Amino acid sequence: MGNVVSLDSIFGLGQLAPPAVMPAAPETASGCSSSSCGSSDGPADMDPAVWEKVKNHPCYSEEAHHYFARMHVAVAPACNIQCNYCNRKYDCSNESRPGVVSEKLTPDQAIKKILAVAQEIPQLSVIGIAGPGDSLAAAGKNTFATFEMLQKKAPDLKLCLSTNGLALPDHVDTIAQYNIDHVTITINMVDPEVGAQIYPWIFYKHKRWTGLDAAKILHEQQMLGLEMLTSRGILVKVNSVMIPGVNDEHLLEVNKAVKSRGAFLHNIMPLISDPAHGTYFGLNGQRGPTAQELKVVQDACEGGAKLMRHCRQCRADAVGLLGEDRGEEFTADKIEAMGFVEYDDEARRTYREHVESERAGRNASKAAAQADVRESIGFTVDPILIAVATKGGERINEHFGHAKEFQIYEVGPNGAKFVGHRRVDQYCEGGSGDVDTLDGVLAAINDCTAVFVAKIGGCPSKSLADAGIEPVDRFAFDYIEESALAYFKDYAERLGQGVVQSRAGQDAVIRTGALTARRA
Ligand code: CLF
Ligand code: SF4
Repeated sequence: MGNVVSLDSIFGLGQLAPPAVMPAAPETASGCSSSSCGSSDGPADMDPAVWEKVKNHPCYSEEAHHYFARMHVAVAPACNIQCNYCNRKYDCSNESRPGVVSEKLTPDQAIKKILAVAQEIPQLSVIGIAGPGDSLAAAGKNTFATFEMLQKKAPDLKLCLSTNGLALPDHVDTIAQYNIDHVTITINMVDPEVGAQIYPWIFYKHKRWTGLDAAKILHEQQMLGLEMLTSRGILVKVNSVMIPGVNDEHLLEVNKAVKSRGAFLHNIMPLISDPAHGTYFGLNGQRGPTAQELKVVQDACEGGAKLMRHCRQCRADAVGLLGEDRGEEFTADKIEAMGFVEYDDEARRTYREHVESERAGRNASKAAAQADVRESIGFTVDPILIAVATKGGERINEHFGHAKEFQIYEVGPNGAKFVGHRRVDQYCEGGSGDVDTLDGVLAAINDCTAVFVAKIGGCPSKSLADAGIEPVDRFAFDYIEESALAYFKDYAERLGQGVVQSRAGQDAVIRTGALTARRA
């Protein structure tokens, strides 16, 4: 474990500026090149051409989200439908947290901002347009103007857009023309009866439609747009907002329907409902799902369209790795003050080469760790959940008190896999911990057996242990999955000896406000 140079150590993930001179690519334990190890070919069950499109996209590849950053530019203010979880004062909730307002940009301002961010963040690989309204309303004018310029100015960056799908069939040819390889459609239903509970109206062909008629048109447009995109080889991710009592059970049908039409990924996101956001659902007491309810629906969809579980419900002007928000470093006035920014892809190219090398070593060490667990404990111990404090690079490299989110891994005899994240308020501010905040952290990870951290103090360690969650710092700066497997092997032995008991599953609280509160 830990036999290749960490990207964290190279770039200091989360820091502003990369070093001026990049070190040489690290050697792997096996000494093989990335191409001979197969890491650049991707998973065995994926077409290499598809892997090439997703391997650096933080949303389309769970693995990539530990290494690569996305940036949204908020150039699309208009919308053509009304969702009951949306308040028009704020950004589109289909790909951002409700209650958040982004700084709107013109296409020219967006290009300048993208070039500036790309100079500072070598992890940047994707530019997305996800609002603040619908990217294809108003004929997608600003969206396509931005992508047309971007394609010429920064050809190494992938283009990505998100839409509610109503206007999608009209724009599929333009999407293909601009080489937009990744499109997200928010599809919350495939039955207009369900849709009528989510969408009070749509605006289509110069007319406002309501009730079942509106839901039927939206459904037909979404299915047609999805089929048109996938038939052209464009990768489609489907977002669904899980609304308990409205579409929770129905999402299995949605999963089947989008899989049969070629969707690449299905991202089931929790409804975020708060009366303070002024949405129809928020004001009428519609609640969002708990962590366990969300996981139950996601697990039930396994075997259908491949699931995305690492979505952070970003802002329409989000910048950085998915778990972080660096937008404050790149506000319009700061970008304006920068003057002319040149396109330079050298740091990004070097960074991508390092990631390729890292991946080659990672695949070998993950396989070895999994084989070790299988051989030593067989298949009799139930999987457990582990919370991890990390700031990227697939490593346990964050202090407990500095974590703004914990990544959740399910680990068992079949391996370790990322199953979600829990956003929390930072426990330690200005050198001391806050008791109320600690209670929030405990509520967020109370279904976990252990929490992996780079470092932790005595007080929070004791509170965690009292709550039945084992604080673990012995894997500090090691890889997450290998550490989780090593921990599970040890846990299974202790379980067999009666030293520890398996935890009764609790229902963790999904926290959504911590990052939003700071910038909204
Ligand atoms: Fe942005 Fe969306 Fe493209 Fe990603 S976000 S437009 S696909 S580049 Fe990603 Fe953010 Fe979730 Fe969206 S984590 S909200 S899924
Ligand atoms: Fe709001 Fe987005 Fe729905 Fe439009 S598509 S109503 S902006 S959530």
